[in-house]
Formats: sequence, structure tokens, C-alpha cells
Amino acid sequence: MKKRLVTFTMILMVLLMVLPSAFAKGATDDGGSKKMTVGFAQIKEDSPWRTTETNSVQQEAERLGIVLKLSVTDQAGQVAAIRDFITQKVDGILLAPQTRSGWDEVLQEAKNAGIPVVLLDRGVDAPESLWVTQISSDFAFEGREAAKWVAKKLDGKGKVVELFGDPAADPAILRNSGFMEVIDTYPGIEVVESKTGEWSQDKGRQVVEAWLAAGVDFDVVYAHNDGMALGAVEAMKSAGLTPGKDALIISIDAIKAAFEAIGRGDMNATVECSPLLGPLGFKSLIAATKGEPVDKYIITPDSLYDQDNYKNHPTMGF
Ligand code: GZL
Repeated sequence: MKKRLVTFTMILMVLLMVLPSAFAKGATDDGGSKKMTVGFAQIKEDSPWRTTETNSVQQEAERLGIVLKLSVTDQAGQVAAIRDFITQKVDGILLAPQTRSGWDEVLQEAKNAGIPVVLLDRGVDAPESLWVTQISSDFAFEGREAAKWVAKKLDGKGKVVELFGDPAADPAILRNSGFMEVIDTYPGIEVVESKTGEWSQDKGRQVVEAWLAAGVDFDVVYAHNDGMALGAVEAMKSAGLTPGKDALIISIDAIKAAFEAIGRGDMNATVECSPLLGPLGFKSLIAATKGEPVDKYIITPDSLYDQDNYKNHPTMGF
């Protein structure tokens, strides 16, 4: 009798050790079927735009009943996170690639594991066969729209300073090339300075403060994102200048703080760049897991908002 009791207890202990992990691996919904699990490798970046994008992904995962594993790091950390998602056998991966390069190897590993990868808000220089789709704005278009606005406001003649995003990042590279493609058609307009503000308001402020201290003369600040533009506003005010008048300030993103600055006259324009990419991201991943076709590039529409039309934006910014 005693021997049977010991055997039963040992079997029970083994079951209690094994069962929970079995359930944990395949989280199930109320109906008992396995929930989809998605890994999201997000960029570590202190910006309202990035926060709004992360919230969009989290809210959509919640709405769809998808288990989201969120990792927020730099590019090297993103590569490690993707490897971790592969080990965990996720059903799909969302990646907001901090830089254009450095992805070929890890995206090949995801492909070998049969895990689809969707690129959010930026492109990569890895082969198209390694990722399902890129969901983003057309950054060169944004740059061209900004340049057309600048050329019109300057009547074809003046000096521009450029606050570059991360020079290794797809949106910065294309916002510069799109802008210069138009500016180069105006011999009277010169970009006299161009320096990275690293997408951040504080660094953008420091760069413009240094230009002003060095006596750089300019009529327009073109910033690759609103954060850096708001830094330029601060720098001009600290120097006793009137931003939006002593120099025009145009940027990209259309965050709420930019619309507020346009309303105050501190900034003059911003080109919309939607961060609300969660729904399209999951729709593409789910289609890919079903073997359904997905467009290789899904471009979200953008418009320029300035003091004449900013109140028309449905949410007055993101
Ligand atoms: C654009 C996105 C950019 C934003 C910046 O899709 O990648 O990253 O324009 C952010 O604000 O740094």
C-alpha cells in the first residue's frame, strides 16, 4: 500500500512540474485554441512619435487577442531580440529597424525558421525575400514636399540649415535626398549647414545653439523630425530670436507638440508621418501566416500642414 502511495505522489509531482510549462508555451484563448504570438523589436527612443507607434501595436494586439512580446532596444539589441523570438517559436515578428544595415543574417535565420517578418516605419537594405512587407511613409516624398514649401516661402532665394536624423536610418537618408532633389532645382537656395540632431529635441537644440553662436546666418530650419524642430525653437528663443519669423521652421512627423507650436507661431509647418501602424502590421503578418499575398511596400499617405491648414488635421497631430 505504502509503495503505491509513493509511486502516485512521484507521478503527481512530475505532472505538476511539466503541465504549467506546456500551457505557457501555447497560450490558449477561451475556446482552448492556441493564441497567435508575435514578437515586436522596437527602437529604444524617447519620442512621442515612437511611443504612439508602440501604443498602436499594443492596442491592436489586445484587440485581436494576440500575445505580444515587446523588446525595446538599439539595433544590436534588436538582432538579439529577433533571435530570442525565433527560439520562442513565435508566429510572426514586427521589426522597426533602427538602421538600414545589419539585418541580412538574422532575417535569414527567421526565414529558415519559417517566421514571417514585417518591417514597420523604416526600410532595410536586406534582400526583399527576407521580409514580408515594409509598412511606412514615403520619406523621399516627405522631403520633396518640405522643399517645395520652403522654395515657395523663400520665393526661390535664401539659406537653409538642416537637422539630420540618424544618418544610418532609412527615413533620414530619404528625407535628405528628397529635399535636395527639389532644392537643387533652385540656384538661389543654399543649404549652408547640415548636422545630425540624432532625432532628439535636446540634441537638435544643441546643434542650433552652436550654429547661432558661430554666427551662421539662415532663413529656414529643415528638421527631419518634429522633436529636433522643437529643439531649434528653444535655441532661437534662448538667443533672443523669434522662431517662425526670424527663421522659418519646417519638419516632419505631425506630433501634437508640433501642431501646438504651429498654433503659437513658433513653428511654421510639419509633414505628416503616421505612427499608427499596428493594424496594418498585424493584418500583414496574419495574411503571411495564411500564405496569402501581401504587397512588398505598403505606403501610408502623408500631407503637409502649416499655419493655413493645420486645424484641418483630424486629431491635430499624433
Ligand atoms: C519614421 C520614423 C522616424 C520618425 C522619427 O517612420 O522611423 O523615427 O520620423 C523617429 O520621429 O525617430
